[in-house]
Amino acid sequence: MPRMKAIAAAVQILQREGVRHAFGVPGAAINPFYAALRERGTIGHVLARHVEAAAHMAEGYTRTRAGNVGVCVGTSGPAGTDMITGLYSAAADSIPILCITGQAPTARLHKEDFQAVDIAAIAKPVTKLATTVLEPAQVPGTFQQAFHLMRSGRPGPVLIDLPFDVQMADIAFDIDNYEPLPIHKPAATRPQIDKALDMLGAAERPLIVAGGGIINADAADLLVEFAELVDVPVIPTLMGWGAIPDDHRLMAGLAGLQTAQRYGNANLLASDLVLGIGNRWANRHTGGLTTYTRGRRFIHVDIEPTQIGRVFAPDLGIVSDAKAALQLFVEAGRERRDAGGLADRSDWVEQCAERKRTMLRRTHFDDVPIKPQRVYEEMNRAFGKDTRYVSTIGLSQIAGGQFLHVYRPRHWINAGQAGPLGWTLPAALGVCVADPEATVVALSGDYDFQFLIEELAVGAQFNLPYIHVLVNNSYLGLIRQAQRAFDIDYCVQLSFDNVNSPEVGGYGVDHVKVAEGMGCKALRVSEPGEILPALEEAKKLMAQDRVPVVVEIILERVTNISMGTEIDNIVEFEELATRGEDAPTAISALNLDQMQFLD
Ligand SMILES: Cc1ncc(C[n+]2csc(CCOP(=O)(O)OP(=O)(O)O)c2C)c(N)n1
Ligand SMILES: [Mg+2]
Repeated sequence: MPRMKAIAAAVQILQREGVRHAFGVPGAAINPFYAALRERGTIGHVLARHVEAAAHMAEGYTRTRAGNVGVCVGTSGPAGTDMITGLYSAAADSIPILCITGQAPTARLHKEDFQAVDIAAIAKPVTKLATTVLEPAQVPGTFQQAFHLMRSGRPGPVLIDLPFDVQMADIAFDIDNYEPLPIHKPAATRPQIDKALDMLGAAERPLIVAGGGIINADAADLLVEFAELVDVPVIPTLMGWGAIPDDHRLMAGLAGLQTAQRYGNANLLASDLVLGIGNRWANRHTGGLTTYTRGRRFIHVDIEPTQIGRVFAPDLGIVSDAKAALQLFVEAGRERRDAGGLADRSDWVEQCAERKRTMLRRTHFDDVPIKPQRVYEEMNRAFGKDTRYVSTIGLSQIAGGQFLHVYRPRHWINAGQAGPLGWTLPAALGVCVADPEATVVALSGDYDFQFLIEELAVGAQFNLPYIHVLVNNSYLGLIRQAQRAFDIDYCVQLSFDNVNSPEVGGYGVDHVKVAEGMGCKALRVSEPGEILPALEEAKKLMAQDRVPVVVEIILERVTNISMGTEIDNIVEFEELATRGEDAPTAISALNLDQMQFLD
């Protein structure tokens, strides 16, 4: 058996498990790992400028391609604590990332050593496994178990904490003797699926709610095949957005309190049965449960047994990986079709499509300062179906969810449950590493953008070109809007007179100067007619200079975006679209004259 440092064995295992990229920040306690990484030379490394960002880069990397596991690396103490937000966000959205931290030597763990913190205890609630390895010979088995856990059942993150002496110790290890552990994924049985199809068949107005579990299982094609087979409309969740293309005739809209369309909610409210697959009835999707569940039956298919019944009791629960369930749904559905046993859904499908054509919000405003709705209209014009959007939270993300279009799985990359400000920029860099050929478009409010703004330099240093649409209202817009309920506008303003940049007109930070200072390109737009040319120019700059390009759009400071606390009571703040030209880039044109704008 060859002998090597335990950390060298760990690096070989990473490679064997398919890892080609890592994101991190070195420090004394993790230098053995960096030495092993350099010696092996098979895993690329992106040096983040904040350790939290390394974790979000790893998330973006995982979320881009089926099978990817993003790896983030940091030293002991504050590096680990910085990455906790990334672990939380990954755990919340069922995203596998592996976080590797250095640690003080084992003999000094209890001595309040420099940067020795019990990171495994801190990370426990937000990981599937968080462990400090105390025996060098356990390093290979711990990594083996980590990959097994991250990929089995409900996917999620793992933290492995490695004391300095454990990394450095010699162990016997032969990678040729290493085999990844089998992955465990529960699968529905045929009787369970038959029961679900009986219920679906008995319903008059059924819908499928397609969650992120379908994306994780790489089962979007099967979802569309099944929906077409039984002719049942689909409401994707925010995490499932892209599982069915927005322009598919069975795509019935997003439902929810914020990132939703009017027709999505209306379609959900009109249904009498919902088949949820790989979803978790998130509260910003359901709103009040009485409204959401009244008058309809529910089937819930999820890979994690304890998710069934967590939010409300379904009429039927099935524990299954989404792909395994959908394979059986398609198989059983075909048999029913061939036997003439499928209901004719054409009236119900047409009712849903009619709402999609008519229940639109207005996007076409010519106002200066620019109204945010107009930004998304221009983005729809500028960006094609293969664009990978990245966003996190705020009015910017909510309006993006209402007005943008997504056509493919993993093309709406969003930190859904945790919503940590600052996520967008580093996550977009992780997406660029995972898919260097993609057109990556990030969408941030000014505050989200400022949270981890230093990562722009990482994009410039490592030549990770993408377009960052920065909608600047000089406000913590979402919180400002929420404070209306308290009748305050308090601690939410980002405006100040910038002594170096009077041209930003009291909006505070000069993002163009910051971005340029970081080695990126940047454009600023103040009039609606300039948005599309700026986005086109950004594409050129991105291709030419191979660095991130920021397109800052100066918005009207106060614009409220549609939202509410119940899906039947969403507050609209603007007049609705009544003519085709009010919503020219909506998926279904309000009138035929607008067909020219559809892709
Ligand atoms: C780490 C963190 N702190 C606080 C919040 C709460 N929060 C959500 S949105 C928001 C303001 C976002 O402002 P901006 O990014 O400018 O977007 P806008 O709503 O103005 O479009 C805040 C503070 C959060 N999501 N994450
Ligand atoms: Mg803002």
